[in-house]
Amino acid sequence: MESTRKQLIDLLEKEKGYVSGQQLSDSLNISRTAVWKHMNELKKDGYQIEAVRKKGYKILSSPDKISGNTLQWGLETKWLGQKLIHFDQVESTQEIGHQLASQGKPHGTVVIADAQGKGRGRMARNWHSPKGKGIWMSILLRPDLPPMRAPQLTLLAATVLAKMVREKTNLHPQIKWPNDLLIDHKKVSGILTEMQAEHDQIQYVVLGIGMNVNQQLNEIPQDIRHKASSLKIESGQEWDIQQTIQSILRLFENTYDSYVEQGFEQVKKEWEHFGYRIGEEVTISTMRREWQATLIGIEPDGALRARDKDGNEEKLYSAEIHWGEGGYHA
Ligand code: BTX
Repeated sequence: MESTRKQLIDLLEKEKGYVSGQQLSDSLNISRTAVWKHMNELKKDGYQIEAVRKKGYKILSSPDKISGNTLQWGLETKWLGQKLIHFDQVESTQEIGHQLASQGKPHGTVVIADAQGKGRGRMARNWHSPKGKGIWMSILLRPDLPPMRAPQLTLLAATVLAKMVREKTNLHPQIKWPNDLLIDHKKVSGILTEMQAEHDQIQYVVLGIGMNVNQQLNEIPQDIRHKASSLKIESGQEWDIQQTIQSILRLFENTYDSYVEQGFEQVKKEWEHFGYRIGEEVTISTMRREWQATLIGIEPDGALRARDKDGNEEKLYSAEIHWGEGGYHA
């Protein structure tokens, strides 16, 4: 059904003028009544379609509003988002992700909302998710992995977002350990990974991605304006949210598939390539001491590796890192 509708749109978009019902029914090998029914469904999804007797159909305008259907058309994935659920407004896509998981929905199910009332960050923090301005989505994964490897999925997701930005702009995205996507020191995106595990095996992961896309500066809450930004603010142009979601899902699937086949090494390399302040000196304070360290990279368990001035190396999990400002190198 969906792929027929996608083919229908492709046919109509290829033609500048009208395409007759007969032509469409011949090309798609469906009845003219079926063509008419599909047209009605397209209208429901926000397509403006003109039907003229003896001439046929013509698309006047495509929807600017996202729907589950429009998201799936043009989605070049094999498994990710093949089940995709879209809402105008939810409290949190994470919550829905967990519900879908307990209903047994498959690996790769995606939930997307235009707005979230109670978008959540890590440690019960709040994630600002204004309507139609960003990507607020959760991906349900059922990886065949032990729980200790779950942090790798967060790191993987961060590299996917960085790769997407690099693919579409000449900006320099960076990943601040463990999972903030920064552009020019400001947070454009955050990732929240929540897991259910049993007997050394992950049952499922709900991986939440929040990405600020089309906010202007005055649409970022004042209290975080100094440290948050959007793709639009950084690139100077409006983004097509639907295409951006599709690009993220395509890159996510590719990256995930090669991770499953080849292991963590490539993700580690990519993460370190984008890693904020990797190779630079920062101040670290733990309960025990405060010290200067050079950040070296990440570990397979998701820890950050740092070296002090005597050459001793340490793995950091939740140490307070004073990231400093202005240390950005293109
Ligand atoms: P985090 O704990 O790293 O970041 C939360 C902190 O970031 C907040 O305390 C605030 O300072 C700042 N912040 C809040 N909103 C924004 C924003 N829109 N842009 C930049 N900074 C902000 C990061 O948590 C994980 C966020 C995941 C969000 C996704 S959206 C889809 C899914 N559903 C859901 O409820 N959460 C995830």
